[in-house]
Amino acid sequence: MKILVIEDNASHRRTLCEHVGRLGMSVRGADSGSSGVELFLAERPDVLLLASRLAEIDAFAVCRHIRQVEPPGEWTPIIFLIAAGDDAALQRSVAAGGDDFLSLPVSEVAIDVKLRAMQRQLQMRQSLLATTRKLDTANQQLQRLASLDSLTGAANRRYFDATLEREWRRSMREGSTLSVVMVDIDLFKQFNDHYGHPAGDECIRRVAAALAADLDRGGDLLARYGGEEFAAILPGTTLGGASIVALRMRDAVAALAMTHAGSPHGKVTASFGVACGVAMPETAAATLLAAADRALYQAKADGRNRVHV
Ligand code: GH3
Ligand code: MG
Ligand code: MG
Ligand code: MG
Repeated sequence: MKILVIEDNASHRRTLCEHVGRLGMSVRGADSGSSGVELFLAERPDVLLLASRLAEIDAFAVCRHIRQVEPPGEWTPIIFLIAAGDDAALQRSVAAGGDDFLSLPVSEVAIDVKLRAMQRQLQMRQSLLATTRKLDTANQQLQRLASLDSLTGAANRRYFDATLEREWRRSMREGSTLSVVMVDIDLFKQFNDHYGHPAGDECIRRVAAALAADLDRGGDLLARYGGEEFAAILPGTTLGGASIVALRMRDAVAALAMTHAGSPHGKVTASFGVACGVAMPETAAATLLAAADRALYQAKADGRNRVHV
């Protein structure tokens, strides 16, 4: 442990430092409140021993000052050195942010006991902090997992809905365009019936990867919206821009060339509905989604493997 002693009486300071040194702890002495605060900030001691009577400055003000400049979340125990019977100083010490006290004159044993008790508290605090950090990390990982679809690794519906609401509000604030692309794998029921559910799952996975590869901009989001349906959010993208993205996605799915005996193309294809809007007061993000869904329905009606805007 590193101990800082602030005591302007030279002989008291020397005695205290010798005591602490003999306990095998490293110790620095400061001969005034101001040099003590400087040393405190430079050396970051584990424990501060602070004389309650300093000639040059009010020791309680020193204590309050240290509590103010201490980085948030950090804690250095401050033990006041108080003349025996000085109850007023005792009360002021705790009010100023002091943690404990030693009565003067102080024995080596008393210092030893006090510092070791403080060391135990510091160790307890360290292990609690370590546990809290682990929990924070675990919590972040859980939050990430809770926003992902486990089959495809794309965002899940819940995360999609939250993101759409957020982007809708941004569009309202900034007057920016917001595009949504809805995707649905064509004739997928037949694919499942013909090749089996596990092959269907693998198909969904590969389609998701192909779709995600076509969303290269940082702000874009691809989500698995339902069984074999996906939805993409393209912030700040015009209808023309979103249509180009959708066409690229359609080509990417077809380029997977996954055999689909029940498809007129002989391979897995998907249909796309595109919608774009600028959020206005008294409108809901759901209207944009509904428009993309209607466009998707039209793409299906027009013969599938296509983009409808
Ligand atoms: P359309 O071209 O009109 O979209 O035809 P479709 O057969 O794809 O449409 P429909 O919605 O009738 O069928 C979707 C099928 O997708 C139903 C179900 O068997 C399958 N499906 C949904 N979720 C999953 C999944 O997680 N895994 C697998 N393997 N199949 C799924
Ligand atoms: Mg569907
Ligand atoms: Mg369908
Ligand atoms: Mg389908």
